[in-house]
Amino acid sequence: MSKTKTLGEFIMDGQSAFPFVSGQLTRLLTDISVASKIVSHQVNRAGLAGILGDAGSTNVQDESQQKLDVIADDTFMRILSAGKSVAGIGSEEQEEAFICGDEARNGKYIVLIDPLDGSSNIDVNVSIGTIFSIYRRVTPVGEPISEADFLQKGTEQIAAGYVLYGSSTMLVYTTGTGVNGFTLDPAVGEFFLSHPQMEFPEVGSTYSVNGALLDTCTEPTKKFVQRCHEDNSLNYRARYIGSLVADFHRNLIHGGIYIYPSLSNKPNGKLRLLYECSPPSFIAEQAGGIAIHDNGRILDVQPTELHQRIPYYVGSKNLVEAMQECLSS
Ligand code: AHM
Ligand code: MG
Repeated sequence: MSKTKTLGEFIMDGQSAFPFVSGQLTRLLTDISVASKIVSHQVNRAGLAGILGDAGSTNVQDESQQKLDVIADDTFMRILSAGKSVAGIGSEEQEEAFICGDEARNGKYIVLIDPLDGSSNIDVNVSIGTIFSIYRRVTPVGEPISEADFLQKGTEQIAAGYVLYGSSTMLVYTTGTGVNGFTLDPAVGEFFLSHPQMEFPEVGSTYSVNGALLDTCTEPTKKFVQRCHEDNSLNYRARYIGSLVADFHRNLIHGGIYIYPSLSNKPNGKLRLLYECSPPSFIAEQAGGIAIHDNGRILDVQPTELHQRIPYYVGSKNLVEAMQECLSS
């Protein structure tokens, strides 16, 4: 009888192809999976545990934090900073990058994370997610890390992934050799490989954009959406959950494009390059999709600040290319 691979076995198999590596990445990916199981558990029982609602605080972007935002941030920070493979962590919830303790001087990796994305859906039992990105540090091991370690182009990512807390909890990640998805079996507390080698369908027909913003967004997005309305050839469908991870995941499986464009009052859009755009862009490209901003590839953007925002278009090739056409015409 064949047995489904666990995430732990899958990570170890990846490592055994490189017998001389230190094992720090294996440890780090394992830590992410452990933290995500804890967060998944908290999300599932939130209504019973009194941890729904506003935490009464705001984050660096002046957005109010939900109690679960704070719990997820604390959980990932605590577990990742204790793991000795991480030298520093940038979190969407924290103003400054976090430099891990003394032992982390030898940690090889930098993590950028949005611990719980989709804040507006937390209280209402709609899918939310964690998004993470792993870079190799650029300062030599043993020396204090610097800003340059955090501000790296998306092309430098060693691994990226997301955890979707939906009707089931899934962890999807890439280390640059394809995209694989694992489903958490809550009865045994283990992620099992359920979606091997995920690929965007060649032709997608779903577009995900906040329709209420269309009046204030720039002409190319208006034009793209107009085309979707008028073109009967593809049977276009609009689907917008308002949780990037959930919208991205659906589009990855069924084909589609996610759009958060430039707006007249927010020229850089809303989403943060390092936490919300670069990691799914790495996954998208590994799965045969495309990820762009207003004039180029997301992964080629050199970040200049930790919480930088950027207009974002990601998904199936046919749709992102159509969007690109609108952007350049
Ligand atoms: P958050 O980091 O505060 O949760 O914001 C990010 C979320 C994305 O998950 C989602 O796609 C988008 O914001 C929705 O924004 P809007 O309500 O403006 O459409
Ligand atoms: Mg977010």
